[in-house]
Amino acid sequence: MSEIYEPHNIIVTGGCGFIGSNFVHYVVNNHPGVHVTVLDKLTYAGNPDNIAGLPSDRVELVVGDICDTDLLNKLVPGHDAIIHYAAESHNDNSIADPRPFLKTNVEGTFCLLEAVRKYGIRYHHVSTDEVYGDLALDDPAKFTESTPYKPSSPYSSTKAASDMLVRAWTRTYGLRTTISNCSNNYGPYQHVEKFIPRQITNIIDGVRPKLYGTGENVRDWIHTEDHSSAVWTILTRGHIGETYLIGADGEKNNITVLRMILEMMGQSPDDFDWVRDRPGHDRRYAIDSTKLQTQLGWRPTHTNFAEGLEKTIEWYRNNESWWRPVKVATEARYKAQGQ
Ligand code: NAD
Ligand code: TDX
Repeated sequence: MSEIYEPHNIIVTGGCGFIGSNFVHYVVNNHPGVHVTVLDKLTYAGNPDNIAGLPSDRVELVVGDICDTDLLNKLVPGHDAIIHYAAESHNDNSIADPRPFLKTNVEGTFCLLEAVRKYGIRYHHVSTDEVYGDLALDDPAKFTESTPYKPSSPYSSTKAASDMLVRAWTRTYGLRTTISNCSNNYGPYQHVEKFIPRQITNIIDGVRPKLYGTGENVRDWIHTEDHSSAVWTILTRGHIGETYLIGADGEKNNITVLRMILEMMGQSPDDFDWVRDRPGHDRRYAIDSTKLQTQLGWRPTHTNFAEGLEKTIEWYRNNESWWRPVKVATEARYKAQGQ
């Protein structure tokens, strides 16, 4: 087991988004000595309500852009680590308009790395399994830390570029960094543009869920709280300069997940629409998290997907006021794309 690093005053970028806000809750609930400064631009995907109600002496929200170097020069000194979640995160949006993905995911990461270089603090980079491209449906292989990068979409190519910047800045300038690449997250506070929340909220609204292409594409689902515990483990116990894959053996194809949602919500399993496929749609993602489990001792705890999905459905039923304001605009965007 490696030496344990104990941060006290961290910056979480994108802490008002889905996974970032779940991480902020995780830190507040599990690590009492840690203060969190959330840096978030509050794009369409960021919602300050995601962290509202957390104690004000533990969490501070700074509304701003990770590309704003002047702001970083004011904010970063006095902190001991940045955990970087902020991103443009939705593949379909990246296909419709890639430009914001280049700006935030590539230039934003560059700006953060330069601040980390200037102020000498720790940096953890949150990335995705999509940097590895996809696997064939009948391939027994999974992604490992040594799988070559082969991103398919504008989104995943900008995430791959950001990972490369981290590696280069670490080697050239000796930055103290770690990288994690995680599989598909589900859980509370996920934007209704994403697959699981979109289908749940469509069913609540009496609208038929929408399945892309053949529905055979496989995603490797992990509960977002397990992602949070993995990132904390890597930040505090990981080796500088290393990459760790995060996954919980949750492979399921989309049609299976959709039918589970339909049945859990009292609908017929065939009560959905087939819609236009996503261009370049990755077939299958699958993570081998052996390195994280054996070297750092991390284990997922939400391993019952059906139970996690039931709770997620319950959360969207109980928190309609959270998602309702963005639902109409989200569906209008999909309609314009024929999806
Ligand atoms: P999200 O879209 O829900 O949230 C992104 C957050 O970043 C929002 O709060 C947004 O306001 C903020 N943001 C965007 N641009 C910004 C900028 N320029 N400056 C400051 N803040 C900005 O995303 P998510 O699904 O929570 O993903 C978070 C991170 O996790 C991303 O880096 C993503 O690539 C990675 N990831 C996501 C998944 C997944 O399943 N969703 C899986 C693996 C990795
Ligand atoms: O309405 C839909 N119907 C459908 O069949 C939507 C929105 C999606 N899909 C399919 C496409 C994918 O195969 O469901 C699967 C999951 O789609 P998304 O929720 O858009 O996720 P994905 O594209 O797999 O990417 C997610 O996981 C990796 C996150 O959005 C990324 O940020 C993360 O890096």
